[in-house]
Amino acid sequence: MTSTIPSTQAPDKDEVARVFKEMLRIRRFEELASRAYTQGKISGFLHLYIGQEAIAVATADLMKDGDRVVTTYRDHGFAISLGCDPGACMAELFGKKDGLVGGVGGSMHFFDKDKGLWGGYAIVGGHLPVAAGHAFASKYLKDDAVTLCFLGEGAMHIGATHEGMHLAGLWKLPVVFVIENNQYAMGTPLKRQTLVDDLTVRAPAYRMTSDRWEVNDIFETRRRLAEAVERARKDHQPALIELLTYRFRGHSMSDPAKYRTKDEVEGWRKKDPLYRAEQRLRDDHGFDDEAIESIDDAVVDEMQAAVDFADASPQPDPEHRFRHHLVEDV
Ligand SMILES: Cc1ncc(C[n+]2csc(CCOP(=O)(O)OP(=O)(O)O)c2C)c(N)n1
Repeated sequence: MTSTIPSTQAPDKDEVARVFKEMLRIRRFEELASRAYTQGKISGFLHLYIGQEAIAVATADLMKDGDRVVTTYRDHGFAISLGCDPGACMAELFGKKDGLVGGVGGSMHFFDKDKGLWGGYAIVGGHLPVAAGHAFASKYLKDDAVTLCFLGEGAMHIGATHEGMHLAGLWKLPVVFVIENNQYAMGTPLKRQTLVDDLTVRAPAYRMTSDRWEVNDIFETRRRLAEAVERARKDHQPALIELLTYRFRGHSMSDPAKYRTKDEVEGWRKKDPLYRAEQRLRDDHGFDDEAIESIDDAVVDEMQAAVDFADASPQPDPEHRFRHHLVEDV
């Protein structure tokens, strides 16, 4: 967490290289996780965030100490961007003792409150009332913190989503709801889910401000998100933001994603924020193949070390299964 509000000035070479590397760290982590899944090292679900990394990196950059992220099962990107140890993240995917939550949560339940990550939730929309609760606590305790709650567009049609947003608006809670509209809820495109194209049309009903854009440029995303976060912090003004993005992989590892065309995927590849950042380094800052590869090599080494760490980590102690079941264990 950098704890700085992003300036509106054009980012310099070092800053473009830093965000490129941060996005690449998430992508390479997940590519190796994907390979580990096919090798049988990961049980259960694995939902990849590939294509959406700019959102997690922009978010981590603008958060201040005490701010919270509450998100969906597509949570690895936030863990990495918020500074969780990739080895612990990979070990969590492997169900190992040194995992982020001791190997009992798995892919969908990453959690590290010291880093500001308050879960990883598997129930679609179920985390919105949780996020409203965090924001209520901040307002009550006057701790100046903001909760950022991420949801897929599919969660907009769930009852708990309405309850969470309604209370946030009614009680003027310091929360920013961010819809990561990656175009599909499992295999269902948005137009078959809802009557509206623009999901922020619901914001006025909750007395929320709104904003909506396509996530191509990580710096624009960071700047516009920061505006909403600071309004939530200073005025307790909740917001509803829709980010148009794309997931390049299937819904989870078991989805071959046959419901979309190659042309569609290629169209989004050209707009991929990671690709855009690389192009910017090449075009504006003189990076050549060698310079890009040296960043990539360092990232791959870091993430391969995470896999090695997870491989070497022991299985959890059998009694660990029963921890956190009763309130006195918390
Ligand atoms: C309440 C509930 N209903 C159904 C499911 C099964 N389910 C898991 S993910 C998903 C699609 C959600 O899509 P979206 O909210 O757009 O998020 P994305 O996976 O695209 O990030 C569904 C229906 C669930 N986990 N919870």
